[in-house]
Amino acid sequence: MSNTSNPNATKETMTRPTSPTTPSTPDARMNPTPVWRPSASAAGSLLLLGAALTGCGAEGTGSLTVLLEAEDVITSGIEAGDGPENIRDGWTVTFDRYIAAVGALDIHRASNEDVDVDAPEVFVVDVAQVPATGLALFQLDGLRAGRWEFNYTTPAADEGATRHASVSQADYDDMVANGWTYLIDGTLRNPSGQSCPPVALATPGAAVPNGNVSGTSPCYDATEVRFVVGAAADTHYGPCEVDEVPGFAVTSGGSTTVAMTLHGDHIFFNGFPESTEGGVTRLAQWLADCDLNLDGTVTAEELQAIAPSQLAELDDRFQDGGSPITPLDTMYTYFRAQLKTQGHFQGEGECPVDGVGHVH
Ligand SMILES: [Ca+2]
Repeated sequence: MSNTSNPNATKETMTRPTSPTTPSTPDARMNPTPVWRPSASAAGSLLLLGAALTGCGAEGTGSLTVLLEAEDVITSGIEAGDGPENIRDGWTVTFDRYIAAVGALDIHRASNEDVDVDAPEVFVVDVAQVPATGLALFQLDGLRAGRWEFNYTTPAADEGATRHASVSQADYDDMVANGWTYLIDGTLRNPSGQSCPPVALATPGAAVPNGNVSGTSPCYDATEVRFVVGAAADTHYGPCEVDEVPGFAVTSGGSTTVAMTLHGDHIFFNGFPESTEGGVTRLAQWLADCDLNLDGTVTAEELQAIAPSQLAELDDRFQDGGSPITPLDTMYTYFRAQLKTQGHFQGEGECPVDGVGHVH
């Protein structure tokens, strides 16, 4: 969890948030425009954090809007192909649900860590439904002009989290009951696809092998493999920066917007890149091979049953160095570890993961 509360801090806000910590209208629309509407109807997913300006000094203040932004691979999927952004081993992926718990901001003055503003609210949002312009989740008014550092969290969902309208009550309840950070429902498609579950673990039933093998494991035709996986990946991101410029600047009387950007393709990375993602290759056959009972859907239970060493696909193309979770004992742990690297800032801006900085 993030260290969002510091009892010794000097609160920048002269009053605590003026709107309820749990917005009364959980069915807010995705449209970010309400951020600029001061009426009560602008509540919903947008949290207005007002600060009393009186007594804050003569430096001037401005406001900050914090968006949740989806990398387009979450909303549009990833095509198979040979390009640097493609999945290279023939699979295309689309996401029907990409539910995440996100929020718990921790921002503080770059020049004085003790001047901070906590916005502890957490939202459970289907990131696959976030519009291209982003979804406004927080507005903080009355921030002193100057540079601020920015941190946020993808926590384990709990009952204090606010359900966004994009998430069904049933999915929200599952997230909270299991303490998940993500619930991902995606589908791999490949017209010549196959699934080759480790032979020692596979329970193929009546399925007939197609004659190919992966290592010593028989393969079975599979043109479509769904994966539905809930996972805890409680992670603190920050302080975030873009091109080594930290956080954001507030100008007197100005309005600043920043975005928490969740990337969607890291589960297909062949490693854990610590800086640029340029050298990464995206591969999905390993996930297709995790459908142990060949019923067409990979589950968390199946991922939990498989050790990485049992998947012939996880060969020397994959590098485990830099994983935020060690040891990588099962493919479920591997999945969770990749999810923990997905939080970014302003698109491709970097945020240290649980306090571990990126190497530039
Ligand atoms: Ca299965």
